Amino acid sequence: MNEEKTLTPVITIGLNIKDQHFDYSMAELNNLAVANNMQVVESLVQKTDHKDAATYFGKGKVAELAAALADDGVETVVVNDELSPSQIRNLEKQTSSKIIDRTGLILEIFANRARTHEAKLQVQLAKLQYQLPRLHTSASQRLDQQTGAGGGGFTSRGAGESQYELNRRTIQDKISHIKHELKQIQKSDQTQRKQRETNQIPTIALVGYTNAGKSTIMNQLLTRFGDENKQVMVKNMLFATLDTNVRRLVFPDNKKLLASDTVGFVSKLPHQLVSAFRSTLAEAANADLLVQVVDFSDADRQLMMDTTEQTLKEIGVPEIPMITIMNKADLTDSRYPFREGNNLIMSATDDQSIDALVELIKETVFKNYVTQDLLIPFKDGQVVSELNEQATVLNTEYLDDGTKLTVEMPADDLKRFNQYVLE
Ligand SMILES: Nc1nc2c(ncn2[C@@H]2O[C@H](COP(=O)(O)OP(=O)(O)OP(=O)(O)O)[C@@H](O)[C@H]2O)c(=O)[nH]1
Ligand SMILES: [Mg+2]
Repeated sequence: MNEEKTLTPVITIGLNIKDQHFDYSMAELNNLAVANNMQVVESLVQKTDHKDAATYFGKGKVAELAAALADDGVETVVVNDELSPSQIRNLEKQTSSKIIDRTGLILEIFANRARTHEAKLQVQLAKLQYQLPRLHTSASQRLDQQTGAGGGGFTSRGAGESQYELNRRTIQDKISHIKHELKQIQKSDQTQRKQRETNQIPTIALVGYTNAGKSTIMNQLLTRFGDENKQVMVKNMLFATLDTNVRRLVFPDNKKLLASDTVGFVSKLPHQLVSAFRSTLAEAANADLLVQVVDFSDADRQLMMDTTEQTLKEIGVPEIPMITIMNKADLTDSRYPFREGNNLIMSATDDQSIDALVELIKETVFKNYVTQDLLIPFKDGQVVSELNEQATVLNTEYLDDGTKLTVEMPADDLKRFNQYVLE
């Protein structure tokens, strides 16, 4: 990307209360800031055993922050945790800067990335829910601008109780309006999903940490087994994908799959976003197989896997079989493709890896498939076409009393064709 961007200089700051993963979460915060067009000028840390109720950081650290801001000529601070509204206000007052907490930062990134109507509504809903308890008499107008909630409606005519009440009600109205609109959209999603379920095509969902390579893998599968014109967006940035994209794959043996590519996760994903994106992620909850994609070249991959599993639980994804893909092996010294049970070390850039991945997926998804000879009398010709369409037909023979098909399909589906079974 060559486009010129004005970067906002920021200081990041975190509180380390005996957190063994603190360095990782600080490094991630800095990456999130970069993803939001910020330039991290300085990063401060306070090691302590408690949070300050009023300012989150202790007095000394707040003074140090104020001095650093003045020295660096920086006016924005990004904090590594979600703060209470009053902590944000107090810190802003004492440091004369704009304070953005981790939740606010992630919400901003999502807002900048959302493309489809549904994603935009979901982000807006999350933002409003974040904003509501943070509304504060005179600060309400400013906070609205700061978190960039869409749509106008707020006037800056004085502060005061009535303005506060008005703002509060406006936000609540917007929330219920968006919820209603999302429900409508989601109803049609559900209908589509039902439709697919009745079509009996198994579904896999690519899940995992942001930037792990989910969309890249999806595109490789599409190039080989799907409609190449329906590629999804791949970018080397956090949260490139915010919408669930479902694509159809057909393998050479006529076995079909629906693959969905979903939004990536990050540690401490704001609960407002998780709940707003629940329906987008419902695609994962309804899958027959989860394909967890991990960036194998990242030293913190275990933490990323833990986060993914936690987030899936939070969304309410039930116990769905999962395979784990250690992607980006080309950036490591590891041999690939290399399979170990239900895990695969691979690289999305390598054809043999994609073959191994498809093999692993097929073994898992189609494991209930059985092979059976059927004899279909000529008068039931439509059954032959139906089977050619839906099943894997391994062999076709025309006999005197009908068409003999050797088919491969789920044992459950085969029951419908019991009358044609050749013993
Ligand atoms: N070297 C290498 N790079 C890869 C591989 N797979 C993906 N990438 C790169 O990693 C970056 C992120 O890939 P995406 O496919 O967009 O990642 P994602 O998991 O969809 O990310 P989100 O949509 O943000 O959740 C891109 O720059 C890809 O080109 C791989 O196997 N090897
Ligand atoms: Mg993606």
